[in-house]
Amino acid sequence: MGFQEEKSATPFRIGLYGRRGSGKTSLINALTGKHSALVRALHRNDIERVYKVLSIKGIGQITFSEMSGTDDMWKHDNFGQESAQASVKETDLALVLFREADMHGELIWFRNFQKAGKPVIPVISRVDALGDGGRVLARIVEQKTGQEPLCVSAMTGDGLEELREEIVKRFSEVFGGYAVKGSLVGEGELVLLVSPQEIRGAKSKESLPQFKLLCELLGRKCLVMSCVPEMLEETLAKLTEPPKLIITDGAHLDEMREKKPADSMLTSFAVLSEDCEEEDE
Ligand SMILES: Nc1nc2c(ncn2[C@@H]2O[C@H](COP(=O)(O)OP(=O)(O)O)[C@@H](O)[C@H]2O)c(=O)[nH]1
Ligand SMILES: [Mg+2]
Repeated sequence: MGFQEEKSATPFRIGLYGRRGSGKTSLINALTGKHSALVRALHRNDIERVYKVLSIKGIGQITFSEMSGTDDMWKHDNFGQESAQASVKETDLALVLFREADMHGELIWFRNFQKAGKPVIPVISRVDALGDGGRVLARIVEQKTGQEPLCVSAMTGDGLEELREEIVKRFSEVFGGYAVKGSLVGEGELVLLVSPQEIRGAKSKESLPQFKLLCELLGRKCLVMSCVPEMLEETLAKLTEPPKLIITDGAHLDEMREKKPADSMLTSFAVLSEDCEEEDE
């Protein structure tokens, strides 16, 4: 995978979250093979965000940003509700860097992204400096997040290839989101909505993001099919071609990623309803 530096802003945004010194800048440099000065720096409520725009071949341009702040903030959950929400909204894919057993703030960021249905990858950083290659810390992080973290060293390059692969895999979700926003799904193309069971008991169905999305897709003359997660295999078996796009909720993204046909893009209702809000503004 080749990277090229680009100047213009991009819709694909990877955010690195971790306290100062956790190795965010080094990781961006290692992932991109660049060691140039960062493009742009902003300061907002003591939270440092630094942006760097690059492109990954086959994916397109990506803006990397990093969120730092003082150690105190990470220990006491003092991120500021508004700026934390804004930052989740501005990020398509998050890498949360864990470095030590005290991971209070890191877990809050991780869960913020999970709740928003955004792809998030836990990373154990600077593993060359940890005696056991980060294994103990990785186990704790896995217990707390429910997701196996990737152990990475920007210095030795260990784990970088796995991280790149994971990023590319997760990007199919973001692609799916933009496919609806842009013109990638249109007349005659098949979209499968995999809705949670709870949809049956929902009271005001008109306000559900699923319903808004259905209207949008039908308006575009897409072919829309819908099922609950347990009926995925049966539904796919009835189709003569894989759906162009599968949309589900945050809680089922991992399961769908495992089960979906390789050619189908995947995204979540949360990513899409946020796009709709942005368009309304
Ligand atoms: N041993 C080791 N040191 C690292 C690694 N990544 C970063 N560092 C060092 O950790 C310090 C903080 O790194 P930096 O990338 O600036 O962290 P940031 O504040 O999160 O952006 C620097 O002195 C880096 O040289 C790594 O993988 N291994
Ligand atoms: Mg930095």
